[in-house]
Amino acid sequence: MGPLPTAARRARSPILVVRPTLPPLLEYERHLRRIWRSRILTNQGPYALALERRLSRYLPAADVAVVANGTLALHLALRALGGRGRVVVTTPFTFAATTTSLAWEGYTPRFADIDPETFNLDPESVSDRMDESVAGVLSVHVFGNPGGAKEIAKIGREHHRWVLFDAAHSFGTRVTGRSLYDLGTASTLSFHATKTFHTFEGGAVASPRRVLVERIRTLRNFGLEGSEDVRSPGLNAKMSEAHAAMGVTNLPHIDGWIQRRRRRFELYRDLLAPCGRVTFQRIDARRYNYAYMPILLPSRRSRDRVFRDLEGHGIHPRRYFYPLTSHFTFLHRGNPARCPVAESVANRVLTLPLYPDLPLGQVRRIADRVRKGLVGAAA
Ligand code: T4K
Repeated sequence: MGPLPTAARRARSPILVVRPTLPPLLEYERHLRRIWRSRILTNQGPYALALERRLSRYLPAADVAVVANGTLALHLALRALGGRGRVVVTTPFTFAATTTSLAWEGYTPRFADIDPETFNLDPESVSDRMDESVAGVLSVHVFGNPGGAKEIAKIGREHHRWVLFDAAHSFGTRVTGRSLYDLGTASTLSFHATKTFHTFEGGAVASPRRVLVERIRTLRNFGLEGSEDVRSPGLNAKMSEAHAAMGVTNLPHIDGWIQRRRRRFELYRDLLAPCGRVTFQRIDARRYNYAYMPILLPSRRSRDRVFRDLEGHGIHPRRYFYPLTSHFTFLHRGNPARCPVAESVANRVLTLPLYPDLPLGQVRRIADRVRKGLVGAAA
């Protein structure tokens, strides 16, 4: 039998929650040839420096230091901000890295509840958890949504505490009035293969405080100051030239890719909203990046039923973010922090496949299956 025609192959291959978006290979090869010629492969080479400059302009941010991945960005920022041994108020509705980086860096996470509509930290719940033991607040723009970020930054200012935003999902998102990366003390980004903008693996720390970004540059390079002395120990979190060149190649494509995400996101909403049993995250942004397609179903049972039904049809959504990180065994010791809104959202959330080249026909097929899976599902 000869190879399957493209359409038939597509119908048979599984549909994953995310597929990395790739630029034309020739564009990347052009940069690789330069790297081959120069033999500068890493250690703050010309591509890493160019990417930092271009990201500063694009995001925009006063200063940006690129690093090897989004998790190391969190570690370095937490290390540079200071307060090891103290408490950090944070969200349980996030990916593991947000919470594990706190524990690894010697902080105690204190979980606040989330807003039922934005899915981000609820400012009131954060305020309730501030006291003398708190070093700072680690908040997440979940699924790229910056809802509530200005209020959280204000709480940090009022209490004279640092605010770190985990902006792993929000590349390309803008807020009204100022840069998203001016809010709070610093923000960390992830450029993982599955993200809106990627460098295969990668990340960054952005901040309005240039001194802090300089500190990150030292810490990502073993802590070396000049070439001989280390005043406080760092690690190796540098971004290689091949990774940075991927970022330089991808950046000019990003706005077009976001437009294609938007088309698919809006189609899902148009198809699912009328059924009355699906609700959506409330997005508070001047420009949103359509990073993910989270939906809320009426109950955990109906969510799990739809999840299994989709899987049975070769469609692989994810339950981002279930369970809550506050339920991780290493933290709760049988008595997890109570965050009722976050628990309700985590129990009902399902993240549907979304990426720029997901065929629109597949969006219709997935939405159709979600509706069918809900028929007869108990509330
Ligand atoms: N903070 C937050 C809020 C985060 O969400 C993340 C990461 C971080 C911090 C840390 O940033 P990094 O250190 O990762 O830069 C994925 C990603 O690996 C992770 O980056 C992301 N968040 C998280 C939300 O999703 P998994 O465990 O779900 O990945 P995985 O391997 O199951 O991949 C997801 C789907 O993508 C699969 O269906 C397969 C597909 N895929 C994946 C890769 C890696 C591909 O088609 N090609 C690929 O190369 O965590």
